[in-house]
Amino acid sequence: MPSDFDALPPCVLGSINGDVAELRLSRPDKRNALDDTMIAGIEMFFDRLPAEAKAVVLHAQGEHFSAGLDLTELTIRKTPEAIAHSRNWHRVFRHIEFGRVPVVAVMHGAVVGGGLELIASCHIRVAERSAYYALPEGSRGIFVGGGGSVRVSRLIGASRMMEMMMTGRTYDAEQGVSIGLSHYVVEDGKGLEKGIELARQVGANTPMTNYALIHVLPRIAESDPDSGLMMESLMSAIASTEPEAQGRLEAFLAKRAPKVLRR
Ligand code: 1HE
Repeated sequence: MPSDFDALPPCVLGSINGDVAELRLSRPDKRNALDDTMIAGIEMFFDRLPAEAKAVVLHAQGEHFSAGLDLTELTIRKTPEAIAHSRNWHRVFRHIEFGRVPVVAVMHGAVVGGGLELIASCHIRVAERSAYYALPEGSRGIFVGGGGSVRVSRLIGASRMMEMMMTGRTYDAEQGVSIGLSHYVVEDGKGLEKGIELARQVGANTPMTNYALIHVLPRIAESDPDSGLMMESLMSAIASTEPEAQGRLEAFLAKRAPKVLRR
C-alpha cells in the first residue's frame, strides 16, 4: 500500500515506525543544501504526517546535516522574489515550530546558515560530537532569511548571534550545548538512537501537555508578564482537568506511576 510519504521529492525521505515519524534530508552530494524542492518536501512531509505520529525526528544523510541555503538559487533572484523566498521559508518553518507534534532534530557535521535556522524551529535538539554551527551569511554578504534573527537569537541571544555573523566563527558541539543551540551531545553515530528515544518519550506525554508546550509556552514567554501569568493559569486549569491528566495523577497517588528520580 503506498504510504503518505511516497509522493515526497527524493531529496527528503519520510517514514513512520510506530508512533514516531522520521524526516531525513537526503541530498548528501550537495551537503543537504536547502533548495526550493527540499523546502517544499519538508512542508509536504509535515502536511502528510499520519494521524498516528506523535513525534517527529528530523535528521540528515551524509557527512553534514546541512550547508544551508542552496547558494546557486540565490544568484538568480530579484528583490521581490528574494522576499517571497524568505517568506516561504518562514511559512514552512512556522509549520514545524507550531505544528501538531514535537520535533526532535538530530545534527551532525555542518549545521550552518539555513540549516541552523531549520533546527531552531524544532523543539528538541540533539548534536553528535561532529556537529558544528556557523552563520556564514555575514561573509557571503547576505543576511539570515529563514527566521534566524528571531529563533537563533532567542536561543543564544542577539549579541552572540551578531558576533557569530560578523566574524563567521564556528561553535563546536560542546560549545553549542553550553550556549543553548542543542540540548544533548552524543557520540558520533548515536544521534538517531537518542533522537528516537526522546521522540518516544515526548510522544507519550498527553496531547494537551504537548499542545501547551508547543503553542502556549512560547507565546507566554514573549508576552508581558502579567498577561503571561494569566495565560498560564488558564492553560494550567485546562490541562489539569483533562481526564487523561486526572488518570495520571491518580496513578501516581496509587503508587502506580514512576517517581522523579535522578537519571
Ligand atoms: C553547495 C552548498 C550550498 C555545498 N549551496 N551548493 N552556506 C554556506 O556558506 C556553506 C557552504 N558550504 C560549505 O562551506 C561546505 O560545502 C561544507 C563545509 C558544508 C562541506 O564541505 P565539503 O568539503 O564536504 O563539500 P564541498 O566540496 O564544499 O561541497 C560538495 C558539493 O556541494 C559542491 O558541489 P559540486 O557540484 O562541486 O560537487 C558544493 O558546491 C555543493 N554545496 N554547500 C549550493 N550552500 C534563508 S537564508 C539562509 C542563508 C544561508 O543559509 S547562507 C549559508 C550558505
